[in-house]
Amino acid sequence: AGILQDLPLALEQHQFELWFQPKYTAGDHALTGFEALLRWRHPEQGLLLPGVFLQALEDTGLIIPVGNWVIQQACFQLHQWKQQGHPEWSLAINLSPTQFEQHDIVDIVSESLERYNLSPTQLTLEITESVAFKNLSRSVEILNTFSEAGIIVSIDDFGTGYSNMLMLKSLPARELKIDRVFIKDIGENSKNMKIVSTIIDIAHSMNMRVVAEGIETPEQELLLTRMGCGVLQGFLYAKPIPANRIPELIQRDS
Ligand code: G
Ligand code: G
Ligand code: MN
Ligand code: NA
Repeated sequence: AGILQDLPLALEQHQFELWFQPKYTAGDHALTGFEALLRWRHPEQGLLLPGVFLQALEDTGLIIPVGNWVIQQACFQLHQWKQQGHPEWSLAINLSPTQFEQHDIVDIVSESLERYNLSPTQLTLEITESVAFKNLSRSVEILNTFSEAGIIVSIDDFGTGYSNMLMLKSLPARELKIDRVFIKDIGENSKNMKIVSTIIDIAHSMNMRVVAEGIETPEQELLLTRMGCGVLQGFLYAKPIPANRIPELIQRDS
C-alpha cells in the first residue's frame, strides 16, 4: 500500500518531472544532447525514481497518459532549448512496452513535434531490446512507420536480452545503446571488452550509431573512444539533472 495509491492523481497534480542526463561525442567531448528520465515528486515522499513507480504505471495503463505527457514535455523542452540558442541539442526519451504497442504512437509523436515546430531528427525514442525483439515482425512494422516519419529509434539496454545479430540486422533502428553491465568492468574483463568491441563493429557495419551508457571512469571513456563508440553517457560526466541546472553544466564544461 502507500504511495502507489497516489499515482492516479499524480499527472493532473503536475507531480511528474523530466530530468536530463547529458550525452557527449567521444573524443572531442562535445555535448550532443540529453536523455530524459522521468521523476515523480511526491508531496510527502519527495523525489521518486522510476524504479519505484514505473511498473505500476505500466500495470495500470497509466503509462499511456503519462507517456504522452513525457513526449509532449520532451518536445516542449527541445523548443525551449532552441529559443535559448541550442537548436543542435537532441533529446532521447524512453518508450515503455505498452507505449510501443500503442496504435497511434507515431501520430502522437509526430503531432508533438509539429506543435513545437521541431525536426523529427531532434528526438530519439529508446526502446529496450527485450521489447524490440519480443515480436520481431511486429516490431519491424512499427519501426518502419517511425522511420517513414523520420523519427529515430534507439535500441536500449542492448546485450542483456535474447537478441542475436540476425534480429539486429532486420530491425530498422538507427542507434544502439550498449547496456552498462558490459561497461561496468570493461577494464578488468577482457570478455566484456571483446563483446563491446564486437557490438560496436557490427552496429557500424549496419550503419547504426552507438551510444555507451554507464561511463563512470576515465578508463572506460578511453577504451570506448578507442573502440570507436560515438557517444558517451554516464556519471563520469553528470547524473540526471533538472532543466534549470543545465546552464551550470554548460558553464562547467566550457
Ligand atoms: O532514471 P533512472 O536511471 O532511475 O531510470 C531507471 C529506468 O527507468 C531506466 O531504465 C529508464 O529507461 C526508465 N525510464 C526513465 N524515464 C522513463 C520514461 O519517461 N518512460 C519510460 N517508459 N521509462 C523511463
Ligand atoms: O535503461 P536506461 O538506459 O534508460 O537507464 C538509464 C538509467 O541509468 C538512469 O536511471 C540513470 O540514472 C542511470 N545511469 C546513467 N548513467 C549511469 C552511470 O554511469 N552509472 C550508473 N550506475 N547508472 C547510470
Ligand atoms: Mn534509456
Ligand atoms: Na539502458
